[in-house]
Amino acid sequence: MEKTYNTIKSQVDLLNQGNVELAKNDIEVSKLLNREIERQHKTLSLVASCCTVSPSILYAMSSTLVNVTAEGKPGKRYHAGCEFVDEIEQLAIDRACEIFKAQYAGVQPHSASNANYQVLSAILNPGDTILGMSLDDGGHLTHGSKVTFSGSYYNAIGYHVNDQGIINYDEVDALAKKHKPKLIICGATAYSQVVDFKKFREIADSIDAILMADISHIAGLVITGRHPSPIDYAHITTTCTHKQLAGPRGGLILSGNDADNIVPGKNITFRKLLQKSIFPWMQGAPAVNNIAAKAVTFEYAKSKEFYDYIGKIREVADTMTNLLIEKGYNIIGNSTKNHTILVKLPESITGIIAEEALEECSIIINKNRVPGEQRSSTITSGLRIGTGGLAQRHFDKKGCSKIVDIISAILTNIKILDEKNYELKDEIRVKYKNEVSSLCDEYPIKNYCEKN
Ligand code: DSN
Repeated sequence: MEKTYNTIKSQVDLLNQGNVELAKNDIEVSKLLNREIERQHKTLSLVASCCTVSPSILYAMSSTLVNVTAEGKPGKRYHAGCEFVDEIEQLAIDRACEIFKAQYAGVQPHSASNANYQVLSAILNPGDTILGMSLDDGGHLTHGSKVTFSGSYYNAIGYHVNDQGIINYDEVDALAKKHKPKLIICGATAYSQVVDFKKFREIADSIDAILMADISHIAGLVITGRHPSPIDYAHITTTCTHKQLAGPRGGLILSGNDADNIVPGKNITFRKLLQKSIFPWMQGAPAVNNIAAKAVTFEYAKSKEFYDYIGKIREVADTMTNLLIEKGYNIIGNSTKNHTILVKLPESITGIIAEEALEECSIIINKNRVPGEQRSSTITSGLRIGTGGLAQRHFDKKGCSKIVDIISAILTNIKILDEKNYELKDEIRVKYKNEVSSLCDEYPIKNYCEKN
């Protein structure tokens, strides 16, 4: 019998058929998808923002929920046919509130960048002043970088880290008093130390500013109590759902004690303003399939397996940091308190060269600017290492030691030609690519992201 949507009742059958039909109808994409699976298995990802999602999250993302248009929120939609979608979104909201101990959760943002823009544009008027961490010091593009909406529609002032790579809170306070920003943003994309959310709130309160915390990089540490939570210190917290949470690509807006307080200067509560800031202000219909995957992610985040996985992220980060220091590498802050290790490379090697040479040997790390950076963002003087990927492979001390040896050997064997160009001998590339391949087999990606 011909297979149609009416005859295929189960999502599993539909996905299986999709697999067969894609291979038949679009061999190019089908082949590339399979090559990408192999790439992920045979490379070691040390990218601070990457994780591997579980099959159940992948499955929820691929579900037929993608067929539903559902503008609005549970119980108040602008489209009919949302009976099950309402239940799914409400489940995601309730679970997000539970794991973050929040009073409000908006689960519709397509990404954390979108979530940040939703908050900024709802709270601020064009030209208002914001104070965020400078991009060079570890802040995110959406926290006021001039090349983005956040730095061109608003008067963005940047704060910095001190010589030890720690946020200079005296400078934050002084800049706040001087510029009187309407919004202060804390949280980072390349910062290896603890963010003092309490201190940020005290500074915000001293000038009647609103505080937004972006915890995209540390959400798992926050949920498991390994990093202080901003939920009741910041008026608003944002995060993505795909980094430490190992969920679908997407964003989340949260609020704690301030959820039902009036937004300064506006006749509306944070809860209501945040809800409107997503829809209709900035987004149309949500990606309900991703909301289902977020619900699965948040349920998993309550589990012992998730707690252990985040613990492993920290363990691997400390082990790798010590091993890199033993090899003579300059680690910003000389330590890490989260999943990120910031390496200031020897003067002769730029970040772009290190990134490319390591990728030739199947190690995926990204270049990063370092405090006091003199080079451009496409060149840089540093690397940002993240340990989520290694934690999902259950790396132990022996594995960490091996990977640090390989990184060091590759970087030592590069012949530098100029800031962007280098040579790596074929025999070196082949030798270390094979060693990384063996490590990938020895430490396969395990299913950390499913409850046993
Ligand atoms: N924010 C970027 C990063 O940290 O890598 C992308 O998610």
